[in-house]
Amino acid sequence: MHDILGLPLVASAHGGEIDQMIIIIHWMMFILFAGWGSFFLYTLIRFRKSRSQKADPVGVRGHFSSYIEGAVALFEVILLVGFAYPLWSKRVNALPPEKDATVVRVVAEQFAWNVHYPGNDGIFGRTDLKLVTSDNPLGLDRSDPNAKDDITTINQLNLPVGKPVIVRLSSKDVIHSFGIPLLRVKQDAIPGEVIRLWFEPTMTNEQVLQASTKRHHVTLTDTGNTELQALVAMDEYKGKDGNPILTKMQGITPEVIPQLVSAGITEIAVAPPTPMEIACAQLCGLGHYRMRGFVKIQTPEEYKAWLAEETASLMQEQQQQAADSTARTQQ
Ligand SMILES: [Cu+2]
Repeated sequence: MHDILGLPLVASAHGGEIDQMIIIIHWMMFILFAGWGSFFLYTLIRFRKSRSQKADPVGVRGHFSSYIEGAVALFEVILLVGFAYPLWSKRVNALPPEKDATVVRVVAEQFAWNVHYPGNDGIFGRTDLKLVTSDNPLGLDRSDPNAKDDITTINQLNLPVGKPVIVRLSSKDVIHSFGIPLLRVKQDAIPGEVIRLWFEPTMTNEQVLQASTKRHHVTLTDTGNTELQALVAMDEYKGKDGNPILTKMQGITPEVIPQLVSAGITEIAVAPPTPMEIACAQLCGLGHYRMRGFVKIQTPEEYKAWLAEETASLMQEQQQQAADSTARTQQ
């Protein structure tokens, strides 16, 4: 069923439960569709013009249809109370304590995702809408001691694997929707509200890439294959002279295809270059289509290194700014 519905890979701890729910609902709807469909066909034949030319003012006398309706309602109640509510309450109420999670703020705007990390102190610095500029889309007040070490990114969300993540989600302008299909996460971002959502990534981007690798049979006609050209190679491919035609993670361009074919390479391993993305799931304006963020799930070590790198470049920037302003006052 998972494959029939075309559900993507699951890369979060709760994703399997969401999929199970989707599958149960599809089965339920399929049974209802088949039931009501056959009932409809039955009535078309049973009450056809040639058989009953006179309308019956009383209609159905038995209770059979009421029983069916009762059974359908009961089934829906079971689905709602037994499956949907518990799952939903786990998502919205059973948040882990913030000290055990990676906490990050995400502020949506037309048409970008602004990401705010609290930095080494673990405290988010003050933000103020009055301070919002194109260089400071979050309106972060760097004069606030808690804001000094805060890291901000645009459209890039790095997270460690195997630890719960809490996202404090809000929006600056209109309603957006924070959707990461592979993590089975989707939550509206509403202006004036901060909504907390949580999930636990179970796969790093590298593992997702490995899992989504497909083998593609290469022929010369592939020079016009736009689908293939949106992918990257997952292996290194060398020509007969030993020179590389494609390196790992390199994009597949029309030019490399004849080279592959002439080197006798008939099959290549391919995968999407950015396997995990934040897609805005609300039609939020004309630029909605380009509201695309990138998620990078890393090992805890890689994540730590990334944070350290970001912090170092931030400190360097601040020192530079301080030096510039002293130079200016001395002039
Ligand atoms: Cu949007």
